[in-house]
Amino acid sequence: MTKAKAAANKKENLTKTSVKKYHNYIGGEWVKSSSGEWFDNINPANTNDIIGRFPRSNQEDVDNAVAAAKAAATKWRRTPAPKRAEILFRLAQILEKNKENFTRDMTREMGKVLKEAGGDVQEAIDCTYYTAGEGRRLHGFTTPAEMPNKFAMCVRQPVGICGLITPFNFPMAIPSWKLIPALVCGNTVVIKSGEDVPLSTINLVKACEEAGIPKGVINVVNGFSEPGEALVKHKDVRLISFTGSTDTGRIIAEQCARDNKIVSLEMGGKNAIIVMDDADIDNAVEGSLWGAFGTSGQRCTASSRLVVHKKVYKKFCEKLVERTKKLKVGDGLDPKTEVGPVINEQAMEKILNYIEIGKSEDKATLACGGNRLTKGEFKNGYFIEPTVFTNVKRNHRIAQEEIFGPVTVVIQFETLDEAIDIVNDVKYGLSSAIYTQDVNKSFYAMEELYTGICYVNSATIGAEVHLPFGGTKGTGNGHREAGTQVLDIFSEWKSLYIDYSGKLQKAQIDEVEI
Ligand code: UN1
Repeated sequence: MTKAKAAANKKENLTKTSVKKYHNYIGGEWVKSSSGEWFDNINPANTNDIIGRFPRSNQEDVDNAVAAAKAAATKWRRTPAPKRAEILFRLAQILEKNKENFTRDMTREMGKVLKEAGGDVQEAIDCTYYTAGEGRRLHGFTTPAEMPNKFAMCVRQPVGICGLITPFNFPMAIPSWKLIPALVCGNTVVIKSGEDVPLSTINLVKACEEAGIPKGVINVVNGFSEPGEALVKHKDVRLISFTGSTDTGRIIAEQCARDNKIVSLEMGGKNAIIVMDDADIDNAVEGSLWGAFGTSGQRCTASSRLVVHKKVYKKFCEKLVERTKKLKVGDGLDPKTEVGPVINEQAMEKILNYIEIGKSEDKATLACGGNRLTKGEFKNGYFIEPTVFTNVKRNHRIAQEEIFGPVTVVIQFETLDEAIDIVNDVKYGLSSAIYTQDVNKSFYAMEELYTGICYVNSATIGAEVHLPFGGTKGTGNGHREAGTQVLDIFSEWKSLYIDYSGKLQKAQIDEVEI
């Protein structure tokens, strides 16, 4: 070992020992993992920057967390929903107060630029205000009964203990999409946070603690697949809400089916923007740019296919490539940065591998980007140049598979029906978009595009919290998060029949005699 290297190691060890330790949150206490093990939360823009050390949790930690959630369940369920909501409104205010700090923490652990991280925290705030309002609604309905002097209605009841498994790409927004509706419906939860972004979940949960959410109602276990698996298999967990890869989602769904658990899945996407020949091209280029490269392409909603009319294809590609080359890649903490790093080494390797696949696909042209950045300010991070492939065919692997990185492909078409067919011809169905000035074409596309979300004259990203979020086919399993639709995940219906006739009635009557 060289002297310089030894000194560097020593320095690293010194920084390691002074790194802040964070804990699991179980039954209202901040506790270590019973494994006694830890893992480092590393800044993907600079791997020398260790943000904190987090417990590497195991089955026993999950058992403890579920037991705490169980112990707190009855009291929380019996707390009137408007009272639960009052605490959640307080939570929204606390999140607002801490927005700047939470934003910086998020950029540091996840890499996305400050503006986007701020948007992520804001999405959690919006979700909290919006969903807390449900505490005074949680509507059921009344309906006539078949018998005289009988009343019929239905109400929502909590499902019980919910296991929430969250991803890295929206470190505060996605946990809030699951947590807030679960709580307003009267459930208690155990969160298994994304292992690359544990601090944002801790920040969210500390805010919940400050808002006065009772002990045991929310529990957090940090770590990798072991706690996730234990949560999915735990017999006292009634529901799993998962956002992540389609492969993991399928395994979770299979396990949940075996145990009769409710399961809600939000998984991959291969979203497309159609650009018609009558579109405002500058607007379409700008939308495509941010749809493709915002969050370094690490959104389920990313615009990873651009399906462009033959007549404007050349012009569109030229403008897109010109704009892409000018994007400023760098550390998200620098306000001038437009595209940050990708989340970790494994993700980077996967993306670079897809770039190689793209290069080897028949006639596909690497129009710009395609490399890892390794020099100067990039040397300690996971940076990939924003990459555009042109002349891509609809069946190429880079046009079919989710890459989840700063890579987009341009495909040419001649008729709107062909474009719609291309967009629908993938295994996912999250988001789609069309740029056109023609109202007839836009309505036709809105009807024919088989996705959960569809945009006109705007990219495939930017869903708002009060509309249902989710997708068709391989993207999900029929549920929707956000909006009021999310209440259907976190509550079960109970139908109530009240006989006020005061008379003796045959219990099992089929024919009604008046
Ligand atoms: C995701 O990538 O999983 O619509 C969520 C959007 C964001 C949410 C994306 N509001 O792009």
